[in-house]
Amino acid sequence: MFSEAVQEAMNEQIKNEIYSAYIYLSMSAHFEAVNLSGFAHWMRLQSEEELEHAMKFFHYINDRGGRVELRAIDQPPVEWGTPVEIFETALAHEQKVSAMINNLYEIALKEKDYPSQVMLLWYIDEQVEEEKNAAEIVETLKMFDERDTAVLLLDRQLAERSEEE
Ligand code: OFO
Repeated sequence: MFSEAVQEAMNEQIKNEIYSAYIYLSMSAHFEAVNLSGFAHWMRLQSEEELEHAMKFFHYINDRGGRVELRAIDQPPVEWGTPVEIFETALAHEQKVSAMINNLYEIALKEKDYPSQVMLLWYIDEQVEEEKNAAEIVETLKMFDERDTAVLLLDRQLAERSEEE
């Protein structure tokens, strides 16, 4: 049986995943505004991935005969700071999301909702990846000061030029 408490927590998590998508899309807009198109691209893909995370819960709730409830999404910040600050924020955000997923798993355990426990294992795995990706970028960015970072970025951008350009 699909636990009511798990359904409630999953509906909340749909909102949280869409808020993650919103945050990363806002970070992408910031990077576009400062002409860092590679970072903007990465953040846009990350935003799309978050929507997929939300939809996985959406389908699962429906598959279990539950009722999806869409909730209000907060407005994300508009200004984000330097690249390293942004990826530090992303890492801290993913650590928070990992705690949310772990909490959801705890509820499924308490409720003896075994299918939900199995389903949530995918998210537990995914959060390891999410934290690792953000942490690696933070570490790389920290190896350079802001000026070096700019040169490195321009270097990568210029390396992508194709013959026709
Ligand atoms: Fe959905 O993993 Fe990031 O937030």
